[in-house]
Amino acid sequence: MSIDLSVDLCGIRLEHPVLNGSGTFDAIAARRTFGERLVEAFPFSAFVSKTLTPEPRPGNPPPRIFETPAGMINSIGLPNKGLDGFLAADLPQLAELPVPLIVSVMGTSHEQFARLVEGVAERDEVAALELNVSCPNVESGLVVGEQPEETLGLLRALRPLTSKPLFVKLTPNVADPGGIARAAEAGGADAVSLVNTLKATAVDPATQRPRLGAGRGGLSGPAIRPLALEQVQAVAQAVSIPVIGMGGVESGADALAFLASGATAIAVGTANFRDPWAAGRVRRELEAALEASGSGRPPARGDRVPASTST
Ligand code: RRO
Repeated sequence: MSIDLSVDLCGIRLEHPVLNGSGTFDAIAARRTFGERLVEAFPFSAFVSKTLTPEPRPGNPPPRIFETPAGMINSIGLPNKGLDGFLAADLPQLAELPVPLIVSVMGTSHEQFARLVEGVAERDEVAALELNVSCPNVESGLVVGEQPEETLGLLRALRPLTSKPLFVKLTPNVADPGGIARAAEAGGADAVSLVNTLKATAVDPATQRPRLGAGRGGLSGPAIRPLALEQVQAVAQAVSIPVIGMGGVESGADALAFLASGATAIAVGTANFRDPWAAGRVRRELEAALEASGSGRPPARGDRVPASTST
């Protein structure tokens, strides 16, 4: 049986549903390491850039990563070249990748986000933008993605600035992710992606000091997969726009669980750190699993596992 893995994500045709999580795969460094092999066997059907801020940032002091049982805590702290540096140095290289490009952006005010959206969206190389809302709004002091009113206000400010698809990357650090997703949809978002990392920390017993330079960070990897799956189910029930599911995807079976939970596409994140080709294996395993099930296609949104209505 031939398996058709292609998906339509907000009008962007993807060969298969496996993306990367923002900030988990440095495609420019990988091209230097693997050369043309990376382009010929690119593991993702669309590439999501690491998050871009208006001005350059050095990132957090080391250590920036600490491995935990079945997971990893990161506090990378958004190192990036800033908007002008990204457009001049990174965008031309990312545009050479053989898949659509999604650029992740983060600001601390509507004005900063607007500058990023306008600067990035006007470039033909960019297929869509992802708004990383896991950051405080300096005007209100509230984390944008933790409050529906903040999320709605941001989308209302940004939606008129571009006709390109706007994805909203949701934080799992809320009681009701469905409520935030509904606010994003009401403000005109084209898709939501989830989950970002869970707030976490680790302490070194020898020094009794934090293991991370910044003191705390975000947990990812298989440790958070069941939580991510539950939130994807809840969000897929709450909104009609596409959901991009992620959180500890390491195998085709994991990918299928997210698709069966209402995700249109999935992303591989932490697994890329151990094996930069992991997403290719996930896609092949997904294909084999669908072939074995006799279904021939990934599950459609209507076939999804219903989210529980009680706790
Ligand atoms: O750069 C980071 O430390 C970071 C970001 Br912007 C994010 O959205 N999620 C994360 O786990 N780390």
